[in-house]
Amino acid sequence: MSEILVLNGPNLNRLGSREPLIYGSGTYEELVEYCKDVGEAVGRTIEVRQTNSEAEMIEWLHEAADLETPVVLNPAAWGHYSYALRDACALLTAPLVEVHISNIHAREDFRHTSVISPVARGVIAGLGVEGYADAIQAVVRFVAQAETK
Ligand code: CA2
Repeated sequence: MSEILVLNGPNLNRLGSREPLIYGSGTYEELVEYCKDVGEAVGRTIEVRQTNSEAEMIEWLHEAADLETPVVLNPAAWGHYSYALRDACALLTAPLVEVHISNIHAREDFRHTSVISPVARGVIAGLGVEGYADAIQAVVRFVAQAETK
């Protein structure tokens, strides 16, 4: 495994612009740098992408399925209701870890459900942007485990 895709859903490109108590004050650009630094530390190339287009996200998931690329996904609000995104995630062949910056279970009722979680290998919520580091490390571990089998 050389590459891990870190995919981010709608509005995450606006991180740092509001709601710092929920999402922290770091910007999306800082999140990208953070993920790349974590990748360097674990010896993996990290490609970080963000889109506000559900179709584009689904295309990226298809690409990851075809190339057997492991994925860290913050589906943002799509995670609460998009069966199309869930179906695309279910096509993945390498490990998928879902991450949410905030603790979705401690927020509004509509955020308590994730339609992605049942098809993810693991789920991280409420650990802030550091949750991305945990998710990347978990993906590396899952892939290493699979390779020793
Ligand atoms: O906690 C998370 O990471 C979420 O996936 C973030 C989504 C939200 O809809 C999910 O329920 C939980 C929201 C992304 C928008 O993030 C912004 C943060 C600050 C300023 C602007 C957008």
